[in-house]
Amino acid sequence: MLRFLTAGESHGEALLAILEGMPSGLKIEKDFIDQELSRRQKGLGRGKRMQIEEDKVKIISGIKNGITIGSPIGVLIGNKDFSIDKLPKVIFPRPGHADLAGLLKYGFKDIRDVLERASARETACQVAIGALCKLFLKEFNIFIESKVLEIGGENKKERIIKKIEEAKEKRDTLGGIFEVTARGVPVGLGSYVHWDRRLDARLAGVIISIPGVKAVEFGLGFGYAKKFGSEVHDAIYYNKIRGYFRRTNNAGGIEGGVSNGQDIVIRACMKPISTLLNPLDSVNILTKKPAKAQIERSDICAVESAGVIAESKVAFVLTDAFLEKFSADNLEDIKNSFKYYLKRIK
Ligand code: EPS
Repeated sequence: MLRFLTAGESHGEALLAILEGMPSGLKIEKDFIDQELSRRQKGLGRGKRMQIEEDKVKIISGIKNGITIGSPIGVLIGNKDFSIDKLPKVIFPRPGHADLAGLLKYGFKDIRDVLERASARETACQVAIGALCKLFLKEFNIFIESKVLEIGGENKKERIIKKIEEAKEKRDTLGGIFEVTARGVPVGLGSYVHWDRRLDARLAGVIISIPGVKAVEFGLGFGYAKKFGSEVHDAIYYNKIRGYFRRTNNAGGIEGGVSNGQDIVIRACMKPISTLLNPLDSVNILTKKPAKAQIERSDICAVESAGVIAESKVAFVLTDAFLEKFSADNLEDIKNSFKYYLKRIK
């Protein structure tokens, strides 16, 4: 079983993650992890914090001379903005954020106690873990990428940039749709035998856990609703060179909760960032009188970054599912098991 925990507040000393279950014998490239962290920080519509931080990972355990030894991998990402104890109290909850629900749930008197952990800053850890998983998947020629499909209803880059400029001028924010594709995934990851082993259920769970993501679909997704069955199911063909193959991929690479060997295609919608510089109506939590929501430094749009985070989450789930199918503690053993499987299903 592959599992991980993260810790850290947005303006705390550092973010910390521990990944357990990675097999021994995998070469870890720190530079690749840092590149992935940098991809998360960039992207259209990112704000001031990203100019302050230069996220870099420090690997504190689990590797020797750059190779995994099977023990938990500990990663640290320092925060340049380590100001948590000096930051002012927050008493005006922001609609759309975890502020109010978190405050009431945990019995706080200061919304900062919620937002420090609810902040999407934590996703830096997710990307570091995802990068480790991508290095594992690369050994099996599995690659994951993402792209922005739409921001604020626009789908052409120049129009998207304009729209983000418009949002900036209006002191507003934007959301959008991104797509993640995993290529080279073998048939047979996940299972139909039980609900929590279905690969699509596991992937949907991690995608929806990304802050701000409100909807997720696979392949044709909501598009299935308008069609006849005969129009949408991916017919099956066979020839000696390709083996079984399809001419369409409406299923988005998963049938019955099992990967079918086609690209896994996931789309998700991220809502506009909930910190508005032109704040919405809210309530002062001390006086219960009407007020405007808190203004905090924030991004205008983080859809492109959410795509990078989603890649990382997909990488984690696919690595976990891969290790379930080709279970072993050592990379060479896994490779042998994979080779045997590919021969069997040919
Ligand atoms: C983020 C760090 C945060 C925000 C953003 C994402 O930094 P700060 O709060 O200091 O500006 O830029 O967080 C949110 C959008 C949020 O809702 O909390 C990051 O590292 O991604």
